[in-house]
Amino acid sequence: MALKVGVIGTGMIGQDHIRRLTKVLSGVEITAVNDIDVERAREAAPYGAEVFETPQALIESDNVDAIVICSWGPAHEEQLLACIAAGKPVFCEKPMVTSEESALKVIEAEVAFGKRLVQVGFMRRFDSDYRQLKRVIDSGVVGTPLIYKSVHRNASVPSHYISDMCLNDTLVHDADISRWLLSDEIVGVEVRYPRRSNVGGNDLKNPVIVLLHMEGGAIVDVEISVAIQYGYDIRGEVSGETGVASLPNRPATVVTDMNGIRQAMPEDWRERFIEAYDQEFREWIIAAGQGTATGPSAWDGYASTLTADAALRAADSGKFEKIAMIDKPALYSEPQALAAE
Ligand code: NAD
Ligand code: ISE
Repeated sequence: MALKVGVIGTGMIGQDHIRRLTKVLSGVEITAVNDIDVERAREAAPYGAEVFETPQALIESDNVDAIVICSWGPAHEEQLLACIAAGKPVFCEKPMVTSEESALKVIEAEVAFGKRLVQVGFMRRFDSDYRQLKRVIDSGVVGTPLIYKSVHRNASVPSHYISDMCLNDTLVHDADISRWLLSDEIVGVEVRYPRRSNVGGNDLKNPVIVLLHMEGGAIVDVEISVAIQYGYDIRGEVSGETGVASLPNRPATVVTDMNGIRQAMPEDWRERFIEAYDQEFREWIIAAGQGTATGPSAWDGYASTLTADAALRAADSGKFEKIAMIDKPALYSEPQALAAE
């Protein structure tokens, strides 16, 4: 029987996830949608799906087994807590929430429920290139990881994107993937602003360099650039004691003509991570069908929120800003295997 899913937030990524849940993946049916912009929800609703006036009504509907949250970050806490109260599995786009206090409320509610229900939308963990890089690191072939370089370049960002979002919207992906690849926690953050790019408008403090200090001593060097114009360019390279391992350039057709030999760049996250999002939902559908969640957890959402908060403090202070985590609840202590294996 198909998993009956309700989608909250039918903007850019909400519409893309509706497309994959209706046109790409099987075992799932969208029965409900909601958006504070009701007209937008109506336009995005697939045939037969009910448009709900409020997220709460959608979450409580008997015709909804599981929920996908694609609303704005500040709305996530209330919607996640309502899903947990209803005992329904929920996929929530990043950032899970926007403050430490909110993250702790989500963790507390899930721990009290006693079973994982929350999966956070850190899709890089489902990308085949990142998975291969993790296998290489875990195999020990490059020795103990010492440095990880994470390059996160967006062609452009929407007009509502402000400087802080480099740290509390974009950086969360690099924070999460670094923790996952290195199997380690982030204990402190430094932020440096190089010469500002004049391209992209918005008066953005862009680019920005972030150093993530890992508990085991490795340092992650992150470049966030959000107006590079030429495409969506994501890179990752680990330097170990005895070798280096990198993500490949995305395989793409090589074009040779009078302008030279070149490979196309993905335009944006939708294109670069299309297979990763598909795989993320394939695995979520299976887990949600069993009444639970897989992959990035509320603990991972909490860790990335703390990193974003520390990065914002470091941007202001110009200093190293420490991160202190609560003890990890047993619910999140099981090893996170590659979900497909
Ligand atoms: P968007 O502005 O295009 O869409 C958000 C939608 O949510 C809008 O239609 C808005 O009306 C609706 N909304 C806002 N608050 C709501 C509420 N309280 N209840 C119901 N609907 C509400 O934004 P987007 O780019 O689609 O981003 C949505 C979320 O997805 C954000 O958290 C963003 O960070 C995340 N995102 C993740 C990725 C990724 O790569 N994983 C990529 C893009 C966006
Ligand atoms: C966006 O919200 C995403 O999550 C993208 O993956 C990221 O590259 C972009 O910078 C964010 O704004």
